[in-house]
Amino acid sequence: MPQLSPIDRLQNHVARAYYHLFPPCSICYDSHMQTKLDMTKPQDIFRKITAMLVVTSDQAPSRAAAERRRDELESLCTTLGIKCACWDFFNIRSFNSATYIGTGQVQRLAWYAQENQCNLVVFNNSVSPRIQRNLEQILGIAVVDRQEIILQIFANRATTREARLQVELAQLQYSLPRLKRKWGELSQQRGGVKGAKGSGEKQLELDRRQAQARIVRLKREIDEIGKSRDVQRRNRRQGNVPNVAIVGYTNSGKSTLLNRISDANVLSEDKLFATLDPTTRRVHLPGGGTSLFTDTVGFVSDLPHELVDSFKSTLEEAVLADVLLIVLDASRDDFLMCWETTRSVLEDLKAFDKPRLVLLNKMDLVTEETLFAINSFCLSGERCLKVSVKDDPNLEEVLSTIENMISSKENP
Ligand SMILES: Nc1nc2c(ncn2[C@@H]2O[C@H](COP(=O)(O)OP(=O)(O)OP(=O)(O)O)[C@@H](O)[C@H]2O)c(=O)[nH]1
Ligand SMILES: [Mg+2]
Repeated sequence: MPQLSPIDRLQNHVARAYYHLFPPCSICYDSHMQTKLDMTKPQDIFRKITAMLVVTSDQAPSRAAAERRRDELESLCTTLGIKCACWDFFNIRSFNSATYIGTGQVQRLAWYAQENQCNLVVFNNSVSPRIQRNLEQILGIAVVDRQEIILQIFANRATTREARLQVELAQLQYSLPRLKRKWGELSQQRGGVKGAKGSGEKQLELDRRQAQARIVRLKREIDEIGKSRDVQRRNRRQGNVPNVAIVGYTNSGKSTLLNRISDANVLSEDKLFATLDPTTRRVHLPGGGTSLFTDTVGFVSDLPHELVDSFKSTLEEAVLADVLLIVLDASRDDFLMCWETTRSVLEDLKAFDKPRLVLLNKMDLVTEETLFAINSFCLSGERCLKVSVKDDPNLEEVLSTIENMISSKENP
């Protein structure tokens, strides 16, 4: 074994730690590490990470707004089990094409990260593969963006075959332009023959081809599953039972609601993206009718577009519903941001025009300061109800409002 210099050792360590945590994609993974790493318990690995969070903006947001973005990024990281040791806010006055943030800001970041013994830097904004590579080289530790953290949460949460395939597709699409980072150093080691490709370049090409072939296969499989989901949906529609989609920001209480109004027994917990797969239950309405209520995957601001793409068939539950039941966590002081995100995802899906009822949930936790904003929201013309789905002794008003909406849709 050749002796490695301390720098090489450090770089090797970083590369190993990084790919242990965020493998660019499973198929390329083993060939790089030469060994099969045990990813069966990723939580244990994430617990070893101490992260520094970075929030950036090209405007000058208020401290409270920057802190809200930091808080959400922190809850995304802690959902994975990552500890967050410190954070910083960088105002981007002039965009640096190599490192995104300015040179002085990179130095400040390096100093902070070192002081707090961080082994990961998480950016709130998306970071291009090139900038990610440059920053990693300068800082000597792994750099990821919010999108990658969200993809990883989805990967950890996916339990059904469909969800696993959808997440793998999203991860591969995200990783494809980033494969170069993995083989960056090797690609500079050229072969003896003039013009011959270095071992890294060959491997990079091989990985790319494998990843592209896998993407094609995954899309085909997801399409197949989507078709059988369509058949199920059509069968449901033939029964002429109206469909209600429960949608909204992650952690707002959608699954708790479905559990309360039916025997769904869906996992509901204080973690982001607890639900990835839709669950449908028949619910008896107070006026004698019945409806099918479907719990869906939660939204988040700047949802990675790879995820929206690959979860299309799951998100279609909202598109095909007769009525939307939008759950908002009213106890968040940024509940209007959650509302805007939900609205824009539904608009993208072309589902926002459906009859909808907004549930302002978790009223038991609402403070005086937010109450004013909630009341103004209710006066804005949106049909809404204030509830605490966890504890309200009965949710009859919710169900009867839905029933009225359904009957006025059927008999306009
Ligand atoms: N205090 C309070 N907590 C609630 C209420 N409704 C739900 N929760 C809690 O909020 C957390 C998230 O609830 P879920 O039902 O899992 O939220 P979700 O919208 O399904 O979340 P995702 O599946 O991640 O999108 C859980 O810990 C619930 O117990 C409520 O009315 N009051
Ligand atoms: Mg849920």
